[in-house]
Amino acid sequence: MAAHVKALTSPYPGSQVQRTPVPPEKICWQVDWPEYDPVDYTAPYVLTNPPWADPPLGSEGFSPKFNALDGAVQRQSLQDTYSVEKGVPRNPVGRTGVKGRGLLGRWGPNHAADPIITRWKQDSDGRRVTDVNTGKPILQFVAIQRKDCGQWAIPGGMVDPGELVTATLRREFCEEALNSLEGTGDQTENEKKIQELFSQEHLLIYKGYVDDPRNTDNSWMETQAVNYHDETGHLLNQLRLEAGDDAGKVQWVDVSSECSLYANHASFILILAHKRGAHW
Ligand code: RP5
Ligand code: MG
Ligand code: MG
Repeated sequence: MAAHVKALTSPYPGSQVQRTPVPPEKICWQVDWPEYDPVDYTAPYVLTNPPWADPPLGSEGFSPKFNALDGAVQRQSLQDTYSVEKGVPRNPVGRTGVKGRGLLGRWGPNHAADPIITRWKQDSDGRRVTDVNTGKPILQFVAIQRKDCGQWAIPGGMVDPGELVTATLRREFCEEALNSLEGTGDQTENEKKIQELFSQEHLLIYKGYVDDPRNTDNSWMETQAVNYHDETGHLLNQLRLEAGDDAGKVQWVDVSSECSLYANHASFILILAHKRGAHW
């Protein structure tokens, strides 16, 4: 499980809120810290009851079933059972210096999916490019620049209630990297390629907790990062990328240890490089 690094950064995203400082040795809940009294923050927009968010705990008629599928809302963690203290779910990795939900909608796990779309880097003659030092072929993946923080990231997004993760993976890639929600021009060619790409065999890269800067003591991100790979480039070399929705820019990025990415996405790319035998 990823340790907290990004989930301890201040100010809390989209706000002036400073997290209560948590020294590394006190992240773990098992370390006794009776004086711990984190700042309480839930973003004003989350409190307006948008459809993707829970009501405040204790609201009339709201009795969430934690560690279970609660109607269409998946409140089970991808990892172990999480603890619920006096009706409030507790971050399984440890303290974050903020209680409440911050920018996240759900109490407990907030489920996302991260599509990692890859091809081998080729020169102008279509030959694979290898790294001069490692001699390994260079893999490229589609990265987006997030509008909220300007960081580069995998084009992931939240799993809607009742949605299959395979559907989220494809939908989020289309929305953020192909601008399917308001794309201009003829999408038919792109659609055929996407259909073929997402029907191929895929590789599960990571499943579990995300060290996301929006995490709090009571709400956190979890994801399934899945790789769809185009071995020859016949599908992806001609794909027209266009940023959309919560992505400001989109481009192919070479996989390497230099990748600096949102949350702990770089650790997913490292696993991917190992699994595919690519340069890192
Ligand atoms: C990260 O936030 C996940 O890994 C995923 O990439 C992303 C989902 O949130 P939004 O992009 O919808 O804000 O924790
Ligand atoms: Mg999205
Ligand atoms: Mg997104």
